[in-house]
Amino acid sequence: MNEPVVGSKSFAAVAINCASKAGEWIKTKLGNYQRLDEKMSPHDLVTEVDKGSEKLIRSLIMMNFPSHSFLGEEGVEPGPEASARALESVRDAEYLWIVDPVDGTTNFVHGFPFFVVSIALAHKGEIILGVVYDPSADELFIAEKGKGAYVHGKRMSVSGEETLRSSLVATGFPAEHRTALPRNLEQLRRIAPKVRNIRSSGSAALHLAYVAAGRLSGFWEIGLNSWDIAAGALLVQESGGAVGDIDGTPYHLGVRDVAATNGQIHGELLAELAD
Ligand code: 2AM
Ligand code: CA
Repeated sequence: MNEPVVGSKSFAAVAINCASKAGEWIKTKLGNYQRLDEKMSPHDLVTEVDKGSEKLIRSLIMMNFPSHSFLGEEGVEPGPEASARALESVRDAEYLWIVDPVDGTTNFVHGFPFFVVSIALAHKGEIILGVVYDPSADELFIAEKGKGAYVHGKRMSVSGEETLRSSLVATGFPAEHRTALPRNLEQLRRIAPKVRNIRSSGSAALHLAYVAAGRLSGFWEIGLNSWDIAAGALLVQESGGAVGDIDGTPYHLGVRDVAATNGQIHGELLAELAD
């Protein structure tokens, strides 16, 4: 990996700085935002806090690394087609920052303290750095490719459950209610009787961080975008877990239907999710 020139900050230092600054700012806006807009439906929300957080992160990154590319949720029109086009236009960039300025916006709007800032850096299409910051709990999760994953400076590893029967798993209920929600409900109907229990807390990035930290045995969600998954996917990999498409394809930037586990229950979970 080409580290930046002497005198400039490391990629990780910039990502941590962006995530903590944006996270602290978001927290001050909890219950205090001015404007709530619906994107495609009443289940798909955006506030001026999402936009402000992205602007802050983008300007800090661009100041440090002006030649890098940037993909952020708020710079892209809503809907899966626009997301796919936006990713296509930058995915060959040498360095690409992939940012969700607030993951868990619905939680943020309702004051439910489970939302994060998610920042990933891809080098030629491969994620090399992932930071997820939860300002409510003041927990910063970070992974660098080949160097492990850490929370509060402590090395993380995935949990040890060997079967779904002893597993705590999470899912996310999709914002798209025509095809994705019925599909997810059918998956839930099949999985729920097989596992110890299910959680659905509303932030894909934080659910992935929890899989990495061993707090969840697994997580799946369909219809996501690259910025919801990129940082969390590296956290899971660097904690010894498995992550990819629910069809079994290993993780890549275009994955929308994600499954992440401790590795040991991966096959069993995918088998239950198969349509
Ligand atoms: P967000 O808060 O950044 O929008 C919750 O189930 C997860 O789904 C969250 O990570 C949330 O991210 C994401 N999400 C919400 N609406 C979405 C949409 N319309 N398309 C894709 N992902 C969405
Ligand atoms: Ca978001």
